[in-house]
Amino acid sequence: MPAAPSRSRRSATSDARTAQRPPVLAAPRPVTFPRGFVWGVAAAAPQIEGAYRTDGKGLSVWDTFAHTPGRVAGNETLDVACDHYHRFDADFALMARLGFKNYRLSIAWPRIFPNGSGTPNAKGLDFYKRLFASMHKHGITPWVTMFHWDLPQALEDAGGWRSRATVDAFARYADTIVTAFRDDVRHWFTINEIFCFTTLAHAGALDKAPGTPLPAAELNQSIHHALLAHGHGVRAVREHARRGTIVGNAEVPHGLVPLTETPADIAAARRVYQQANDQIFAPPLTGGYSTALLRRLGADRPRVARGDFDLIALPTDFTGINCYTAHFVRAGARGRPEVLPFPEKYPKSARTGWLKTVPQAIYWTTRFATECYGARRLFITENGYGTEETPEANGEIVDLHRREYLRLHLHELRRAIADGVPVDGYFAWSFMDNFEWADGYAVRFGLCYTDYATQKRTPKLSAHWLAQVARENRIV
Ligand code: PNW
Repeated sequence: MPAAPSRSRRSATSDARTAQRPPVLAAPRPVTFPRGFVWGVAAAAPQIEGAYRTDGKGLSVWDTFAHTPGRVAGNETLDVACDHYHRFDADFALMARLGFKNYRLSIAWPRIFPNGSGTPNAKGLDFYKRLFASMHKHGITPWVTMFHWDLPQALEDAGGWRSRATVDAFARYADTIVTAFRDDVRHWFTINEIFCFTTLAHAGALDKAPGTPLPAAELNQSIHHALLAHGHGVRAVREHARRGTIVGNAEVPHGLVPLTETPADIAAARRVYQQANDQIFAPPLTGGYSTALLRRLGADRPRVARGDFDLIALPTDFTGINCYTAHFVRAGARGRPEVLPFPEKYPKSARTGWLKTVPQAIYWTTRFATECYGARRLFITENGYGTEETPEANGEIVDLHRREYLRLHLHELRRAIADGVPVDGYFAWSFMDNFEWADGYAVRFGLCYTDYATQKRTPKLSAHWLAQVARENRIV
């Protein structure tokens, strides 16, 4: 049927007008973070300090590991690293220039107790006093990890985390540093990633120090001791720190995300998350080992002394989550959770194969921590991307891969906060390229590029970008 001529003429005219004048759209809505959100960058003593025997420092298990041929790529060591020990003031000046006001660092246990116990090393304590003074001068707040994997070798020789004596040594170490730095440090992390220096160090690839295989029972006992050490870290802060000082851990829960955000897949992912995290991440929050875990461990379950869980579950002020990657889960037949293997072509970091880009990991890991274990206040204590990189001819480092990784994670983090997940801050890993454990110096996680020949630091594109995000408290 022919349309009325007048009408068709009118609509032709209005089409032409639309084509000439595009509709006026609103400006992009800013993706802002809550007021007071903490933005920071992170690193750890053994990965940046170098000076591995300076001022009386004892050897750590990582010094020994790196000096054992074949353990670290290219047989690289922590001997010099970023020489932060001698360059911290310039490093903090750069951090301040960029606008980062919070820095997560760790104290090297073997600087304070070179042999693991005995009298504290005054020169080690003095080094951190000077370091905190420099941070203070540059307006940067320290967030300090007590232990980031560099166990004094002497303690390893006496049984390491397998031995309960290491827990006692840690308790004295924690008492010592919290007391010594009570005027300098108001934010503490007890222990970084128990999973990495127990499970990854004693089973499977053995690519973390000390890198010795252990029977399951001894591994489970080591994990239990590390949890106790966390408890002592909390206790030490409650006993010796100034009022208002806060303390929590920094753990890397296994990330599980639903393949689709449907009730069935979400329930499946939650079930796997709960089982995967019930030995290390859950106990400080739940105050015990689940019956399912104890059944699974059977005869290899750890020996638990009376009162252990009073210590392990001492209330913290927050839970720190290191977030890098995750696996996808879907509800299979009869709702049974199915963890999907990653296909060869799935986006991942070029060298660090374990780091698959799954930005929604940050949403689901924080959300499940709250839903499953009741975590009331969270910080992202690490999030970052590592790969090989070389500067452009003009010296610039255009790390769009890292910028995109961070940007996508921040959108997911913002979504979590909007949905009520209580995340109060975010620390990017890492301030500058550094010793990436068994990958040596080839894998770079830095926002700043480290030229190891000259020790020059150059902020990459991602550093400038994240600094602007931090300054404006929104994703730019
Ligand atoms: C963390 N994983 O380690 C550490 O805390 C940092 O010292 C390290 O440099 C950084 O992440 C990058 O590797 C992890 O297998 C090691 O999922 C392994 C895993 C996660 C974190």
